[in-house]
Amino acid sequence: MSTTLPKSPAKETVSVDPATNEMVVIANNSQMSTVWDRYAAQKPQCKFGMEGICCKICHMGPCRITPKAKLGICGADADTISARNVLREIAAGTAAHSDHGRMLVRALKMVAQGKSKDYKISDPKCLQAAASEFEIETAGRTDLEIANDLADFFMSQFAWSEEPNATLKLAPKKRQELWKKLDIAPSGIDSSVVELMHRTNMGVDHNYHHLIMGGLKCSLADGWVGSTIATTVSDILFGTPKPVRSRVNLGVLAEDKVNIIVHGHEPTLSEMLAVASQDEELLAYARSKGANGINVAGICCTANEVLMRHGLPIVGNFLQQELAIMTGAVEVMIVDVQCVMPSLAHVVKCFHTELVSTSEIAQSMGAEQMTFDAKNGYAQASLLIRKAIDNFERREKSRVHIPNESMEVVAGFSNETIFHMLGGHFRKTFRPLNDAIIDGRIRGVVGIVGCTNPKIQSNSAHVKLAEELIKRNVLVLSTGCSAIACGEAGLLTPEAALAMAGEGLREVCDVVGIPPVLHMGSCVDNSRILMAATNVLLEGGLGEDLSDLPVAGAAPEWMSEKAVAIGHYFVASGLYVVLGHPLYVAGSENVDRLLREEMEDITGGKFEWEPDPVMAADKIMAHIEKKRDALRINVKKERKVLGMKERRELNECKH
Ligand code: XCC
Ligand code: SF4
Repeated sequence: MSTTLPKSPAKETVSVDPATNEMVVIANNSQMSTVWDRYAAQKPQCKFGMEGICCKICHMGPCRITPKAKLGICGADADTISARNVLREIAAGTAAHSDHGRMLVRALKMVAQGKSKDYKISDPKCLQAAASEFEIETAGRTDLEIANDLADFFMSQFAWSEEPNATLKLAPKKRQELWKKLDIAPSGIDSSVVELMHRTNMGVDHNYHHLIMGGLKCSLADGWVGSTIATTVSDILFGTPKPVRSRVNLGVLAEDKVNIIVHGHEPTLSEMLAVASQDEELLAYARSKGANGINVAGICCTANEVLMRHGLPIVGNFLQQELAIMTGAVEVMIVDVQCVMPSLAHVVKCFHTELVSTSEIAQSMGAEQMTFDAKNGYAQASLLIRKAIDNFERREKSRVHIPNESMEVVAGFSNETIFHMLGGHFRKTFRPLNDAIIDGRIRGVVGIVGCTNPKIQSNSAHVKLAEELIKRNVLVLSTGCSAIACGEAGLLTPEAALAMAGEGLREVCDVVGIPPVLHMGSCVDNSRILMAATNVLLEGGLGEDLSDLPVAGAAPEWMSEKAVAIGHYFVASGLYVVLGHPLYVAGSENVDRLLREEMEDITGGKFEWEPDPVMAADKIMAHIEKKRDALRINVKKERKVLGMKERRELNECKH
C-alpha cells in the first residue's frame, strides 16, 4: 500500500486568505522562516510514519514494517503497530481536552470556596440546569453551595469508578445502551487515558480490532465527559455565549493601539484580560505612552472563547501565529497550552514583541514565565497589560506591516441560543429545525471542525467544504480553527453567507434569523455539536439514535492529536466523519478497513478520508440522503414531483 504525499502549495499562495499570503511574502523577503519553509525542509516526510508502521514503544526497536520484515522484533505486525499508534494519539488528545476541563473545574471550586474575588458564577441558570441534570440538591441553597458540589461531582468524573461516567447520560438512551453493549462506555477520564497507555505498552493488547474499540472508549471520555465538562464550566463561570458581532483576521491588529494577543486554549486569564483592558486607569496609562487604546485579540481557541463572550476580535487561526508577530505591531503575546508553536521564540527575537508563558505545565523557550494564578486573576491581567503598554514605545514604527484584511463575523451560537432563536422567547424548541429537515428544505446538519495544516492550502478546504454544503442546503456548525477560517472568508457574515446558501436553507435561516454557518466555539465546544445533534434527535421525527440522523462531521485540514480523539468520539457516537487527510493507518489494510467500512456495522458511524472538498461534500451528501431515505422523509418529496399522468394513474384503483 502506498500513500501519496500531499503537494506543497506554492509559496505565494500558501493560503486562500490574502492576509496570510501577504505576510508570508514579507517573511520570505526578510528571511524569517515560517511553518511552510520548515514543512518544505521536512520533505519528503517519513513514509513509515505516514503509514503508521513504525514502532518505538519498546527499546528492542525502533521497528518498522517493510516487505522483507513483516513483523517487529517482538512479533507485532502492521495491524497491531498502527492501531497502537492511533490509540496513543487518542489518549493524548483526550488528555489535552480533559486536562483543560480539569483546570476549569479547579477554577469553579475556587470560586465556590470564595477564594477568588475576580471570578463569579456568570450564568446561574446554567449552574442550576447542570446541577439538576446531575442530581445535585438546589432547593434553598446558594449558587456557591451548588457550585461547590458541582465542582466535586465534575472532579469525580476524572477518576475510575464502578459505574460509567455520569455525563454519558446526556447522550440519547439508545446510544448509551449500545456503548454498554459494546463495552466502550468509559468510567473515568484519567483512567481511560491510563488504560490506553497500558494497553498499548509492549506486550499487552495485540488485537487491532480490540485495540481500536478501546480507543473509541477513551475518545468518548473526551467528547461526552472531559470536553462536555469544560464547556459547561466555562459557560457557568464566564457566561453562556450569545451571538456577538466582531472582526477576524490579521487586520484587527491596530496600528495606533497597544496590541495584546492571547493564544492557546485557557479562557481563565483571557477573561480577566478582556475585563482589565477596559480599565480606565490602564487606558489612561496607555494614552500617556502615546497609544490610542488597548486592543486584546486572540489566536486559536482562546480567541474563540473571548470572541463568543466578549466580542473581542480574532487575529487568526493556527497557521497565522507566527505571521501575527511578524506584523511588528504586537506588544505582548500571551500563551498558555496547546497549539503554541515553539518557533514563536525565534520570531519574537526579530521584533519588540514579548512572549509570556502563563501555564504551570507549559513553558516556551525565549518566553518570560508568569505562571497564572486565578486567585489573583485581575491583578495579573493588569500587570500583563502594563507590560504591554510599556513595550509600546519600543515598537519600531518603520517595521510595522498590518495587512488591511479583516472580516465581519457573527459568532457565539450555544445550544441555548439556538433553542431561543428557533423557539422564540417563550418556547424552548428545536422544532422548526426538525420540521425543515423533515420537509427537506434543510437536507442535514454537518459539523466542520479542526485545525489548519501546511500540507493543505490554508483555509481552502474548510471554506470550500462549507460553501459547498450550504449551497446544497446543509446547515453547518463550526468550531475551532475551522470557524476562524470560515470567518476570514466571510462565511460568518450572515448576509453574505445567506446569499450563497441554497434556497431551502436560506428560507429557513431568514425566518429564524440564524446564519447558515453557526460559530459554536472552541474545540472542546465540539461537545456543543454533540448536544445539538442530541437535541435534534430528542425533538422527534428523525429516528431514535444519533446514527439515524442526516448528520456528519468533517475535519478537512486537521493536524492535532486532539482531532484524532474528536474524530473517534464522533464515530463512536454514530456519525460519519470525513477527514481531509488520512489517519496514520495506510500501512494496515485491516485497520483502515475497520475504520472506514466495518465500523458502520458496529457504531453506525465511520471514517472517510477525502482531500478534495467538493468530493467530500459529495460523499457527505450521499450519506445524508442515505439517512434521509432510511428515515423515509424523502418519500413525501418524491410524491410532490409526480406528473399529471402519474397522478391520474395513482387515482385509478387497480385492486
Ligand atoms: Fe489547535 Fe483549538 Fe486545531 Fe486550532 S483547531 S489548531 S487543535 S486551536 Ni482545535
Ligand atoms: Fe519493535 Fe515490538 Fe518493541 Fe514495537 S514493541 S519497538 S514492534 S519490538
